[in-house]
Amino acid sequence: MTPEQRYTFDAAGYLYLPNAMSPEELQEARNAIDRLMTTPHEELKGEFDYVDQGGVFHHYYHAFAYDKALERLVTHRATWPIIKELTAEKPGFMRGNLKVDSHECTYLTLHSLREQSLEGNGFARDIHWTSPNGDRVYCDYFNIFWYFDDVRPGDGGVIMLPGSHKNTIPFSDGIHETMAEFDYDYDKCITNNILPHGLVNLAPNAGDVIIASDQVCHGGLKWKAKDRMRRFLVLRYSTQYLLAYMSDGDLNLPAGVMNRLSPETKELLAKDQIFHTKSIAMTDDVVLS
Ligand SMILES: O=C(O)CCC(=O)C(=O)O
Ligand SMILES: [Fe+2]
Repeated sequence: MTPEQRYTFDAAGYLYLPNAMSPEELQEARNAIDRLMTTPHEELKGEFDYVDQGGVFHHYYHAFAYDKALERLVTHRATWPIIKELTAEKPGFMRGNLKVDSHECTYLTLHSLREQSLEGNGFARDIHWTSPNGDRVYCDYFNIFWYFDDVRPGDGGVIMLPGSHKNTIPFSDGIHETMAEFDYDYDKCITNNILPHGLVNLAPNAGDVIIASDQVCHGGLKWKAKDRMRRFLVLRYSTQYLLAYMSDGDLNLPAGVMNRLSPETKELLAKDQIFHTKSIAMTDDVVLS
């Protein structure tokens, strides 16, 4: 993690890295996603199940394992040093699903893990800190969003409230209600001045990546573009020792999915105690075998 990335992640709670994939990597990943999306849903059952997520997204479970071009993104060279630093070299991986947003989908309400814990439904612990001399930052619950389509200003898509991972009061229901009145449409919300101050709508291009603490208040504006979908892989990470507190029922992947994975990814998925160092955590560049 560069000093600039560290500062930004600490201050804003997320990082946005343009052009993280090479053009070849992007092409391979897009080909894999096209294949996944043109496979009849029946054939995906039990491994890469398709669900219409309440009209918010089309959702493909475990898509990260569908093809090596997608699995490689889990430990990609652009994000791997960041994953290791955020987890203090005790990395764990939980889930990797594909989300597809189209103009027929609705918005995703603003949310964060911090809200859930303040409301008593999540982790009541401090999960973001920096070392006293500022040489490292830690965050034990974060998401990595890899983009496969261009987002242009005005299309809609992901919104983030920079710095909100450090807030101490929960998000106000009134804000949700007024944004919902305007259908989470950025232009209408801006015009009517009802967005929380500082809320940003990111416009990543295909091949870009966002790394975001799940404590940051975030959501999705209604997708407006009709000529493009917004397809992105959502990879969820934590520390190996927080995974150890989670139930197998929540973490276990179908055998058919596990069997496809390289040993490096399997090691990353494993629960572990705090003092053990995974061999992958000692690797600077992960090459899947
Ligand atoms: O629409 C988005 O980009 C946000 C998705 C999201 O919040 C999530 O997958 O947890
Ligand atoms: Fe989220």
